[in-house]
Amino acid sequence: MLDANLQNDTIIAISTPPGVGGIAVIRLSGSQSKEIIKPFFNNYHRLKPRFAVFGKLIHPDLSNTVFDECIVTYFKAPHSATGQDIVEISIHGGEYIQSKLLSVLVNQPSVRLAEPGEFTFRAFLSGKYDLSTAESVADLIHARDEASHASAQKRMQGQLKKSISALKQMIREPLTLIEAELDFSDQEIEFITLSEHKNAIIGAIRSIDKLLDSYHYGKRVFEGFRVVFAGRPNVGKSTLFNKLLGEERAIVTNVPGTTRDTIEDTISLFGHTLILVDTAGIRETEEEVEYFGVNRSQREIERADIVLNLFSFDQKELEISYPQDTIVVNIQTKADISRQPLNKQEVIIVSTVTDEGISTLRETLTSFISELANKYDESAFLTNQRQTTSFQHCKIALTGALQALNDELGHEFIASDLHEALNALSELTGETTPDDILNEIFQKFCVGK
Ligand SMILES: Nc1nc2c(ncn2[C@@H]2O[C@H](COP(=O)(O)OP(=O)(O)OP(=O)(O)O)[C@@H](O)[C@H]2O)c(=O)[nH]1
Ligand SMILES: [Mg+2]
Repeated sequence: MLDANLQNDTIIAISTPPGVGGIAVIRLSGSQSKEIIKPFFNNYHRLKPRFAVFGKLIHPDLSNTVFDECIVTYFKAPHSATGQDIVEISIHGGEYIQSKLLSVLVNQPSVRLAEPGEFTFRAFLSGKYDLSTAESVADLIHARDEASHASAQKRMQGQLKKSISALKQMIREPLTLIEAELDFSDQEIEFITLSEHKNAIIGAIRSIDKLLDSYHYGKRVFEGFRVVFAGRPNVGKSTLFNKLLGEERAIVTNVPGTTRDTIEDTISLFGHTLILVDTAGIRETEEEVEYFGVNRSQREIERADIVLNLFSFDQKELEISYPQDTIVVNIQTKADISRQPLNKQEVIIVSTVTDEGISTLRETLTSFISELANKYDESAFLTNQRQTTSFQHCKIALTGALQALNDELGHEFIASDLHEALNALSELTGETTPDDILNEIFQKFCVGK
């Protein structure tokens, strides 16, 4: 449990290199960080901010015996990642060296191991980051492809924070004037017109709509786009799934009903992750296992971003209803055996035997993704539900203010709605975020971040 009152403790974390060897970094943050290493570091007197000092670590139990060679870097508050004094000790990555040094340091008064996310939490408390930027640190760590990395980077540079500041400004302007009107209403001063207030609020709502619209894409950037192979049994779903993956992941036979459960694997296209989902062929069945498989196929189709709707000369197309935003790609399979006369225009004809159409299918998928990526390229986009909920609250409050203006209600009603809208934005940046939510956010980080 992260606690803002425990900021005086010095926290410690270690980043360990994989396997044996390499360099491990022990990181301390807190006002005592430098003092704590005094008995163990022979070149302690040489430490100065932002300089790496080479030296020897004295054996914690047997003084005067050299324990390891190390490089110590000292960052003086407030010019450090957490805003507190930070000391980083780079040592050899051997298991014994690391655990010995760590246990000795942790035994010093008011030193303890850091909780997950506690370094970033301190950076947030010291005002180095607002909450929306701090969240992007977790996204950066979890980024698994070019697109999610680029998005997290942009937000770490404060892209979302800038959008929120701009929105706050858009709301504050009418609010200040409306409150001034409240204060001086008896003095018959000419204030700006109602329509100017309305325009400012409508502008803010439009900006929020744009951000809310980006959530679907933002979520996919981090979780991957779900591409579901759907169709009747035996149309060649698993074969095409294997083809796109480049490995024999799903079992293929000529027995209809071979795939019983959904199978997932990922590929990378245009710097984005695509989660390919092979499903059981859809048909009426009495057989229990297959029945559950078919139900799963239907659920996968409902949550898909892209459905590949497969049919062949001997298996006609499925008639499925899709959620509104689903992209559907019709594919005729087994083109090497026979082609059906097509009444649909947009069908990709493929054969996994001759590879006909396979590159067209890849290009089609790439163009869907790149179109989305280009649409949101320049704007900040939302990536988590918490942000989305706060923007929705803000929008509801702004819509209330607009309604109050239209209904010519008293200015105090409009002002109260605008304050509520500002509060929703302050929750996003962490100014008014409750402690339990802060904890939930920072717990997602790993130790040492
Ligand atoms: N000639 C030819 N045969 C294919 C092609 N694609 C798939 N097949 C064959 O069609 C049969 C069924 O393929 P699967 O990939 O198992 O079909 P499925 O749609 O996954 O079937 P279920 O799992 O039963 O729903 C297998 O014998 C495949 O070898 C193709 O492009 N050309
Ligand atoms: Mg199959």
